[in-house]
Amino acid sequence: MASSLIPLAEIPTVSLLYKLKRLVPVSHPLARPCNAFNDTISLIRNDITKLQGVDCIVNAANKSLLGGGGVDGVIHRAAGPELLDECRTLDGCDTGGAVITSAYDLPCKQIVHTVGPIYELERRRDKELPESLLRSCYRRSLEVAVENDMTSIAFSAISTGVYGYPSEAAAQAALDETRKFVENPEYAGKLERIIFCNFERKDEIAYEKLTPLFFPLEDQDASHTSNDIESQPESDG
Ligand code: AR6
Repeated sequence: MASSLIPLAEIPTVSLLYKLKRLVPVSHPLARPCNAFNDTISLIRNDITKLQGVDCIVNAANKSLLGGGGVDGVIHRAAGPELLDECRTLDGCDTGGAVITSAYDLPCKQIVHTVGPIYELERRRDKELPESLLRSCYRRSLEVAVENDMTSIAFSAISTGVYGYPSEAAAQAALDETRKFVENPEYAGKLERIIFCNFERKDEIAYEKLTPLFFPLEDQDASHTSNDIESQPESDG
């Protein structure tokens, strides 16, 4: 059964997810609150090939760029055979790198292909390597999107499938790197929407837990205070 397309306008931002209480504020966030960032970052759990009106989606590819299983297979099937033809001209991509192609039959403009680390393989080389390579995937994908005039981007959860990266550690690296990117004056406002599109519940749980650390609710104390004041009986005191 073919599921229907999800328009960009229906993909909830972090700001909306706080209002809906799908995200719960934390008392000790790791970054300062910023409404503009919370209107930029989005979370959704769905098939990334069904997102409509998003300029580019990010594929969890392998170094050959010649397709594979998981989200890579889904994206190649949905884009059609011309995608493989274009990928053949690219001569592969290093782990931690990102390249861009056309999107062909997909309802987006372009596809960013990034190659995540194979978690155990890179960890055997150096304990820090999986994280630095995964951070590079997110950073390079965001940079490549901006270099190609994209204004919105949706990420699949790079490396968290076949490549075995633990979901929470992956979400932490993705969110922290994205926070650094949106804070960088060089890229300020260039990407209007950055969407984390999870497919499995385990990854969605990780993002719901960690997003409030990196993209906290603005004025959460003030909003509690005003609610508290509103609920006070007038005769008090
Ligand atoms: N939409 C969004 N996310 C999806 C979808 C979908 N339709 N299908 C799966 N995912 P994986 P990796 C999620 O294994 O770990 C390929 O063979 C999935 O739940 O696709 O980076 C490549 O060619 C998981 O969270 O990629 C490489 O050889 C995430 O996509 C290798 O797998 C990534 O899982 C890359 O492994």
